[in-house]
Amino acid sequence: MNKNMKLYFSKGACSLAPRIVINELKLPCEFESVDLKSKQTNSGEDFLKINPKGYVPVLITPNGETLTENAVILQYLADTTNNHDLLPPLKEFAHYEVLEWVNFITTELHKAFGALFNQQFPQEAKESITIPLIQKRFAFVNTHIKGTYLMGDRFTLPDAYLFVMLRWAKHFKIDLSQHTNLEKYFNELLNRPSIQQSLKEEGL
Ligand SMILES: N[C@@H](CCC(=O)N[C@@H](CS)C(=O)NCC(=O)O)C(=O)O
Repeated sequence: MNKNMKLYFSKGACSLAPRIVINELKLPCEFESVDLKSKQTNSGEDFLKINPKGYVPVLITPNGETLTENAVILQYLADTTNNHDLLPPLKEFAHYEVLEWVNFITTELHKAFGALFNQQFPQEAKESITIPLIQKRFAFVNTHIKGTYLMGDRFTLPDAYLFVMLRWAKHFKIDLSQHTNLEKYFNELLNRPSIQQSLKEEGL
């Protein structure tokens, strides 16, 4: 490890999840915002040269490598710091359960929200297809939260990611009132210092 790492982010976007984990781990990190429309970074760099896929998050590791994809960046952060609270060790089955949640969030929830952010996607389809699908996914999570956090007493990687999905649900005024465990869970997460710090850093 040579330098501080760097996270390219956009305010309130999914890049908030790795920021929460970085703050959870108290890692030194530089943050630079990206204008996702113009694909310019705050310092005027062409973001497409940093990530040709054109999206955040992008993590530049202390060795200068470039890593994309939330699900993998989250694992990288826990693995390289040997943090077994966020991600239990390989030999424990809970390791795979944590990754199962991360994968579920990235493919079944995050991807579904993509349609709501897409202004070209018809409003009627958002209401009749996308929102009911998101509700179905949240209903599943609601009945599978094991404790204060998804996995029980311990805050793990998917909690950071799910927090972002729940924030988006509020933003799009998706009614979560029937998912009482989720409401309680979200309020608990709002009190977590790493989450408070991350929201403050992004001016949210
Ligand atoms: N597969 C990527 C998707 C990341 C993603 O959807 N990022 C959004 C913000 S939440 C973005 O930067 N969108 C801009 C674009 O795709 O042009 C991941 O899971 O990290």
